[in-house]
Amino acid sequence: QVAKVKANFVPTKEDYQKVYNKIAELFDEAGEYDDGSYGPVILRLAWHSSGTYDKDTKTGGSNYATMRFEPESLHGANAGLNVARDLMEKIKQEFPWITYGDLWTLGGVAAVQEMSGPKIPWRPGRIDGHAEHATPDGRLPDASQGGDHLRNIFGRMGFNDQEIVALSGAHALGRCHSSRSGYEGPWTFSPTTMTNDFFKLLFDEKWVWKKWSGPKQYEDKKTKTLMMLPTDYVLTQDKSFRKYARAYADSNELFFKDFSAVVARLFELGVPTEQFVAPEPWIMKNLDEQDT
Ligand code: CCH
Repeated sequence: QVAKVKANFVPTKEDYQKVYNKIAELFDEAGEYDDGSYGPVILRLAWHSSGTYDKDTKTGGSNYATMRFEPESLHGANAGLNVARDLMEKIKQEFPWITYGDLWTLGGVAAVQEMSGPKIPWRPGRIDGHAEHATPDGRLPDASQGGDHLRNIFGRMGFNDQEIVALSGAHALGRCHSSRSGYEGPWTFSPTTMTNDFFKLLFDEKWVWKKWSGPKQYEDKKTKTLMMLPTDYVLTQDKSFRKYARAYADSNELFFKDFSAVVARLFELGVPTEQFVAPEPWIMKNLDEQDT
């Protein structure tokens, strides 16, 4: 049953809060899926829909939600994100007035906040684009590469070394799936709780190459249950990256502050300022801050 959009309906912050709440409730409907939450895969959808931005051509980014279209939906980097897109489609049916770009990025905000992360300032204003806005393959990072690659890819989006490291801390959440990326396993022991554990583990554990026939990845020598991608490990090897990774390992507060700021920017990439409804981003309430 698709609800009809009422003519002249202008959604308010409260309307977006209702969408946030529905998304937040959906995370816990995961049952046996992964670690019992859809939060991580929905955060990944928000990131991959934003991280295609190219500052020179001003193309890509979260504005048009172009991952709905082929071939972008089929790009190797997006393998498995059909799961997240299908989940969000259910929310869209209930709130047909919201655009896909706003819906997906609000999903990312809800994922971070509901998994104990910092507040992510957010505001609506993205519009639905068309297949011709879809971005070329190769704009998202390749986990088998090193520091130069990270700087090229994130530099193209407009991010510096500190911001690259802060963003990478998202890998406190979720896991790799051999059926999707080829890589396997979680980065932390609590993949549905946002912490700076990703950075702590990078420094505290001894990381060795995993002996398997899959792509080259690290495993922790002690328990062999955690993993790091080559692009994660390089954050401890490159001098400039290491400085920030160390600071985030030492202070969860600093990590949360910087992560919040950089993710808020990430989710607004590619959205012309004049499209935003509110002059300043909003802070959406967590489920447990409301009397619902
Ligand atoms: Fe990531 N990420 N990511 N990542 N990522 C993967 C999973 C997640 C890279 C590669 C991978 C960010 C940056 C990078 C998440 C959030 C962010 C996977 C496994 C690979 C590979 C996919 C699979 O198999 O399902 C690389 C390379 C970079 C370079 O920096 C950034 C930035 C963010 C968000 C801000 C989240 C969350 C996941 C878990 C998804 C899940 O399904 O559990």
